[in-house]
Amino acid sequence: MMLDGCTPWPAGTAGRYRGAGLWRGTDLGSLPRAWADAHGTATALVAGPERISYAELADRVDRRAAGFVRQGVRPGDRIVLQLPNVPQFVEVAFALFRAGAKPVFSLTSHRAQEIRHLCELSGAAGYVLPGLFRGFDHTALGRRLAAELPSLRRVFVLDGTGVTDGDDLVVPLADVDAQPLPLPANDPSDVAFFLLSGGTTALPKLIPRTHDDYAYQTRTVARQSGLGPGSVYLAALPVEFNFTWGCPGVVGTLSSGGTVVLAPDPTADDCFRLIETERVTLTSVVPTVARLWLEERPWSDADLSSLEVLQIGGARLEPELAARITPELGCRLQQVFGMAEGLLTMTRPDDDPHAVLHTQGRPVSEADELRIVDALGAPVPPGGAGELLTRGPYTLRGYYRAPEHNARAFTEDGFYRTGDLASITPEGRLVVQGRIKDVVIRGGDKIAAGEVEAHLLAVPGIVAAAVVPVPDELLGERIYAFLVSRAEDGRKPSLSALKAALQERGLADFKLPDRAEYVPDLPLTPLGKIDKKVLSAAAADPAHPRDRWQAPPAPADRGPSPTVPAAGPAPEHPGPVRTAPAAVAAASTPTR
Ligand code: J2J
Repeated sequence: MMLDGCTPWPAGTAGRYRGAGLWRGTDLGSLPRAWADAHGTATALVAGPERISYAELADRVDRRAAGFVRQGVRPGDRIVLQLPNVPQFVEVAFALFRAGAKPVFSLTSHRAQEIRHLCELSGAAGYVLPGLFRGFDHTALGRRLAAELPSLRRVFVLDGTGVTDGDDLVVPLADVDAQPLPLPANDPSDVAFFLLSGGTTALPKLIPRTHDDYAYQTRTVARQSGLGPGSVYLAALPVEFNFTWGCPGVVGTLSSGGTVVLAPDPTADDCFRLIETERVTLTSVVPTVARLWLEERPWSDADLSSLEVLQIGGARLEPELAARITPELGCRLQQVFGMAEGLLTMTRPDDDPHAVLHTQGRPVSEADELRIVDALGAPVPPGGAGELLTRGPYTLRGYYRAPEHNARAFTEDGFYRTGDLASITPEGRLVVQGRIKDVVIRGGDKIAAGEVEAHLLAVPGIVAAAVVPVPDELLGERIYAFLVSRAEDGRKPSLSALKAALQERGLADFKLPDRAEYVPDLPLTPLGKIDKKVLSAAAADPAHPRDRWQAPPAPADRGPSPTVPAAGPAPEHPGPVRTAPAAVAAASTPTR
């Protein structure tokens, strides 16, 4: 039985996946003990000076699972899990699986807006948080939310910040520790945990992942990546990112008897040192991080010779950058196209060099079904570009508790509309061409334009807002906001005032606009929607006229776009509001 609010695969399809041996009835909660039985004294996790064997990891998971049960966590409870790259993330995730509870993976950069939404949407009974992390007091946020949300019964704090004696609401995570209990197994077809969608809507969606589907994904990717007991995987990006957690990532490496090394940050400094000292063989990064590593390489004397494969995915990889990986880092490049919703494609060791540099490879499962369709949903001729639709044994059939959104995001026959534009080569390799979804991909972080727009519209005086990506050499894209202001006093908040207002509203920092420009009005498409193509062209080209919006030159032959009529007298055009780009170091650390 699947948790309410989730969409199961149709019974016939599920039967086929089982019959073909793809879904094998694995309970993720049982894995640490099975791994310990197979690899007992081998090192499972390394974090700073700490080295944890498989046997120790399984013991900790058992003790923490019993601890959560003692703290009142019940099977089916949703628990928001917000921890950095520390062993406790892995222990807590598996302990919650063991206890039949369902972690909701959140980013450490999430603030009040995101966490409140995740707690409300999931009806979370608990919230596991870091305490004081990178200057932000998560415990205070947890306390506030628990006071507001009756379903939130417990807050667990990693570093003990803000914990007081005798408080049963806010407890130290260290206290989640008890004599192991016999606990019932999970139904493998049930939801094991929730990933966060990169999102296209004003409010982020939750992706239910089942025990069976995730076990299949990680096992398959680990096998295709040639992982074994000698493999050492560096978790350079945040562990809660699907790429880091299961592609093959943490779960795939542990399933293969290898060692997972947790990096506190994806910086070249930290990661090069760890690659050298731990003899890392595989790691995964977004293109922005790869670019920073390449820049640092000539200045570092670290020995990276153990590194066999660098997986790069999460955002478009420029061929120029792709071509530098092997000569400059001395390892093989593997391109990965993936999504928390499911589908993964990867280049393979035996692919020819052209395919590795210029394609995102083939789907990881024979049972993945891919379709490329035009704007009306009709298949495009072979090789043509269109929207990528997909379904398969590890791709969701519906977001959690989102029936209306699901009706749009899926076809009637269960294909997920990815919002990505792609083509497929005659050899069956995916080539990502762009996207039609309203998302900015900033250094690998996904930002739903609609979410930022909704917050900008709440700033006094702003009557229209449109957020578009603007190309950026380091981050790939930055967040550009076009704004129409009708403030009575004629004032237009500066970029820093806008950022402060959004932060005040509790929005995560990585979603704050990098640029803001006031315009008299916004261009509209013939159907009356805001014309983001025109705005993207304008964001990329300061010379693009703003007073009378014009369609971008190329294929447009439809004449100037109509504009949003100005309500009241058009304000004087103040010109773009800009600030210098944030310091490269700060701006370039992906937050997920
Ligand atoms: C262009 N765009 C890409 C690529 C993802 C492995 C790798 C990545 C993710 C991920 C993941 C891209 N080139 N190589 O979960 O397991 C964009 C697409 C896609 C969206 C999904 C994994 N790889 N993208 O990035 O859920 O637009 O997952 O739909 O965060 O990232 O984002 P997300």
